[in-house]
Amino acid sequence: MDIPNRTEVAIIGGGVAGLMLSQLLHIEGITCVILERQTRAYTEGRIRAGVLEYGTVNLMRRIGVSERMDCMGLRHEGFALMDDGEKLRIPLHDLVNTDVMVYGQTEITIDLMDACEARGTPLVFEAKDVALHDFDGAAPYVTYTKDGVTHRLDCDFIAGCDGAHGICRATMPDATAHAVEKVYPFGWLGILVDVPPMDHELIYSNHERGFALASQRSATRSRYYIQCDVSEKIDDWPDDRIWNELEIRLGDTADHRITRGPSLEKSIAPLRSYVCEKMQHGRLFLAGDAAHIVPPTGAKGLNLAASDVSYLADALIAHYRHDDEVGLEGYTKRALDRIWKAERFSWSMTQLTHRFPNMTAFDRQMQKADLSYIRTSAAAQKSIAENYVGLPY
Ligand code: RFL
Ligand code: PHB
Repeated sequence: MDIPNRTEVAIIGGGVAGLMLSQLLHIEGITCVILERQTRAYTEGRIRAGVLEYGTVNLMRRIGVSERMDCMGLRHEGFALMDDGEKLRIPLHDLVNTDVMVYGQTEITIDLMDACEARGTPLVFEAKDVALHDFDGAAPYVTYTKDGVTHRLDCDFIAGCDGAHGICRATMPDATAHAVEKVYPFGWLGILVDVPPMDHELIYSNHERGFALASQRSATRSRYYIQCDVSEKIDDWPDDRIWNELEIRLGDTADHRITRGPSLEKSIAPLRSYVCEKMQHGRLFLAGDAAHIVPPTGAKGLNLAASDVSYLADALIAHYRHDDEVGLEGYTKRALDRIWKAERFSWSMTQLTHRFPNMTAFDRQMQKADLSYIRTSAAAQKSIAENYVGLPY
C-alpha cells in the first residue's frame, strides 16, 4: 500500500488503542495513518489481556469488528474471590444485569488489523525512529524511517497510542512533572496452556503463599497467574513448579481439578499503578498505556485504552464535523475521571487479594474484614460488580 505523506490524524502505535482509534475515525471519514514500531507477527503475538468490559464489547460492535468476538468470546456472568480456600462468587449478572466477555487481546488485535487491511487504513509496520515535530503549533508532522528511508508525515493531530515505553509521553513537555505512581513489591508470572480451564469462571485467590488467578481464553485454553518476586527469573520456574504452586494456591480438589500441560508461553510482569495527568499538549494527545498503567488485578488496562480512544474520537469528530473544540480542550479532564476510578478499583482488588512482604497481623485482618464485609453485604458486592463490568462511558 502507498503511504500518504499527509493525513488528518497520525497515530503512533498499532496496539489496541491505536487500532481502535483508527477504526472509530475511519467510519467517520477522518483519515489517519498508523505507525507501528514492531512487525505484525510480534504485535499480534503478545499475550496480555483477557477480560472485556461490556463497554469495550459494545465499542467492538459499533466499529464493526465483533464477528469473531461474538462467535468465540465467552460471556461470563460472574467470578470468584477466594481467601484461604473459602470461595465467594460475585454474581455480576444478577447484581448489575451485565456480563463481561473473555476474549484475548491477541484476538482483538487480529480483528482490528484485519479491519484496517480490509478498509484500507494505512498501517506501517517496522516504522523506526518515530519523532514528533511542531505539535504546539497548527501544522505538526512526524518523521520515521522505514527500510532505511526517512519519511515525513504531515498531519493535523498526533495521537500517542504507543504504550508505556513509547516516545509520545517522553516527548510531551512536562509529562514527568505530572506523573503519579505506585510500585507494588511483587510481579505476576503468567502461563498460557492448551488444557481446559479449572472452572467455567475466573478465580482470584488470596493464599498464604501469595495470590493466584485462574483465567482462560477458551474451553480448551487456560491462562494462570501467580504472584512472585519481580527479581525472580523465568528459568527458575519450570512448568512443574508453577503447577505445584497453582494447585496449592487455587485449592485443587477432586471436584475442582487443575489440568496440567506444557506452557505455550510464560513471562513475569511487574505490577504498578501510574497516571500521567497531562494527556495533551497542543495537537498531541495521549491514550491507553502511553498515559497510564494499572495493576492487572482489575482487568482494566485494555478497557481503559478503549474508553480513552472513544473520548478522543468523539472530540476529533466534533472538531472535524462541527468546528467544535470543546471536546478536544476537555479531553484530559474527561479521560482522567474514568482513569482514576479504574486505578482505584485495580488498586483495591490488588490490596484485597495479594500477600504483601512485611504484612502485619493487622494488615491481614483488614483483608479478612474486607472480604467478610463483601460476603455479607449486597451493596459491597454490587459495587465490585459495577466496577468489574466497567463504569459507563
Ligand atoms: P500497547 O498494547 O502496549 O500498544 C502500544 C503499541 O505501540 C508500539 N510502539 C511504538 N510504535 C511506534 N513508535 C514507537 N516509538 C513505539 N513505541 C511503542 C508498540 O509496539 C505497541 O504495539 O498499548 P495500548 O494500545 O495502550 O493497549 C494497552 C493494553 O495493551 C494493556 O493495558 C493491557 O494489555 C493490560 N492488561 C489487561 N487489560 C485488560 O483490560 N484486561 C486484562 O485482563 C488485562 N490483563 C494486561 C493483562 C497486561 C498484562 N501485562 C503483560 C502487562 C495481563 C497482563 C499480564
Ligand atoms: C487474563 O486472562 O489475562 C486476565 C484476566 C483477569 C485479570 C487479569 C488478566 O484480572
